[in-house]
Amino acid sequence: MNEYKILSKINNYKDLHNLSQDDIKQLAEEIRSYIIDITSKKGGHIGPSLGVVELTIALLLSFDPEKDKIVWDIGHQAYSYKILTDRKERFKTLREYKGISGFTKIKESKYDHFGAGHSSTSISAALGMRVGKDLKKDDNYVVAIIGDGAMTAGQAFEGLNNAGWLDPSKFVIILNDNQMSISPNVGAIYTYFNRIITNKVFQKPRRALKVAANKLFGESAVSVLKKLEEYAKGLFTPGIIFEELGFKYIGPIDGHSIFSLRETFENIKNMQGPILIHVITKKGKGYKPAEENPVSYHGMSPFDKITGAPVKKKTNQPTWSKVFGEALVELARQDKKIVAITPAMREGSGLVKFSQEFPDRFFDVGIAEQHAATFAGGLAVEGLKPVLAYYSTFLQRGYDQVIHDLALQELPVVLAIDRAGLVGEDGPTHHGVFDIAFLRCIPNIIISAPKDAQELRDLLYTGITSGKLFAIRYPRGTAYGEIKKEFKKIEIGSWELLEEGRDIAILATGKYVYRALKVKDILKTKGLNPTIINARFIKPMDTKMLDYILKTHEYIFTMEDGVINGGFGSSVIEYISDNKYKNNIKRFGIPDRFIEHGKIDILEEKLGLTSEKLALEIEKSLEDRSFKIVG
Ligand SMILES: Cc1ncc(C[n+]2csc(CCOP(=O)(O)OP(=O)(O)O)c2C)c(N)n1
Repeated sequence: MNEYKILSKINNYKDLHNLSQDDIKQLAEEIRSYIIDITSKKGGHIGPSLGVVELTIALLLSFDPEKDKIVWDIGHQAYSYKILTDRKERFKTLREYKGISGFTKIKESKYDHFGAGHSSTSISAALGMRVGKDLKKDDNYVVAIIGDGAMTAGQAFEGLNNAGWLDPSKFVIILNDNQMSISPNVGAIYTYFNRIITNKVFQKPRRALKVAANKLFGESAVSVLKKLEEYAKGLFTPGIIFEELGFKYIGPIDGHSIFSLRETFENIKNMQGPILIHVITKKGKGYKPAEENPVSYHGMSPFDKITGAPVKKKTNQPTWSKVFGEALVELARQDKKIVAITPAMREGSGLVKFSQEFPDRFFDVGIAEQHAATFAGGLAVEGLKPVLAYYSTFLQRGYDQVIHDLALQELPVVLAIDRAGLVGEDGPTHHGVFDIAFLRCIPNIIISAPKDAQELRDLLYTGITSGKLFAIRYPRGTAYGEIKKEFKKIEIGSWELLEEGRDIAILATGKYVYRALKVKDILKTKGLNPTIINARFIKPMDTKMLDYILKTHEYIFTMEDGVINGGFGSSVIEYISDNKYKNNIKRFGIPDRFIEHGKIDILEEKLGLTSEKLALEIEKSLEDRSFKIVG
């Protein structure tokens, strides 16, 4: 901390008031260096956080988070806020197991007024706080800070709609517009913001009209046109959409000028009704690699501070996302009906190559998971073959649409569910552990999970050609196994008997199949000989194989990277119970609590899900007979 002249002397935001303007400017630079230093070691959302350093300081100069409520949308940009509230030292533990979270988190600090991680919740949460305060006769401020990307989501508009109607005072929305979502932002709202910023709305037609009028009718026509133009300009007041919704729109203003921001924040304190301040910032501001490459620097793994290059060792083995993306491109070359959809996760979902090769068949719909599902349904009605890529955690947003608009309508859409299972440092808001449980109860859906890269390719091919609603879930990180060139259809509902042993059977799904094979190797050294099944279909199950296993094995263990409650193992228990078997069964997976953030290896170790711990637990349960007998 000593290398930071001003920051080292600051205990929290209250000290900001004792600093000169020059010191405050210097502090902004020091906070930047600190964020760069820590994220270079721990990884994290560096670009979004560097973009709001000045905005954060200005907010903390004008509002007091001990009285006022400050709600950061997503919370991934709140690093300076954490540093300036009560987490300057703890910031060094960013995203570490037991360290501070990469998002805002109510439990972490009294200054984090709402927890987040998923997008576009800030307006709704802040409005709830405002109304709550009104009912309590508390007239402190509520401020929500939301990005232009997050503003593309339906929930943001639901919040605006409700706020415009309720018309609360002391309710401020700051639109932090850096023209980027993770990728460059998309959609009509983005175009609208862009028009406001560049203020070029009438430039082109105006110039063309002027030239034409001058040619045809001379100068007098030009002056009539000028009048018309002024009238037309009135129709395009910047921010008119927000004005029409009942907000006072202010902006666009420079989000890197601390003192003009503060002035604006002070000025609005005299105004009534809800206010929206449109602030323009630069993602990655002040760190050249991040400014030049905002997409990569949206969220980074640890990197070299000087060069900006990631420090991760390169492996030749592709990630699951890459295997998916490349397989989809190969299949799309053969079948023109294949279209790909992403709700704002083009890079993470492995769809960059697809978007470049098939721009007309690629749709980034913005942060709009609900719309994405129904939109895919519409495409399916027209006979196209939509492949809709979700992160497991964000699919939660599209749940009703999957039930109501896809499954009930029996529409053939492939759900490519990436980041299934634990995801590591992003923590509980991002672990993709619920999808098996929440999809399994829906009729008309097939749920699959590949054990390795080739099986992912084959399941994708099977799904696209199945004519059904077909989900494929696969984890974060590097995929296992070799890739063959050709695609092969897999019989829907078929499991794979990988190893035939006796007495005990391990039924594993997805990433846990290879782990089960490791468990088997360990157990073999202890004289046990388990049967290993690749349960690549979670729904429907291979009941023929399951009957055989249940008749020939007394002890059944299930393994999955999802919640135990209602998960794959539960479906095996249901089958055992429904069919009056008497087997002993134990389920391994995610217990009934939210799992903290931290490296996946650490989390799995703590949860007893490493091969060694699983083998030990199996041995132990065989010894002490701590089994559940179902029947
Ligand atoms: C519901 C949901 N979908 C997707 C994401 C992934 N995501 C995290 S940040 C982000 C972009 C947000 O853009 P913006 O709001 O403009 O903030 P910026 O990062 O540009 O500051 C996305 C899509 C998410 N957090 N939540």
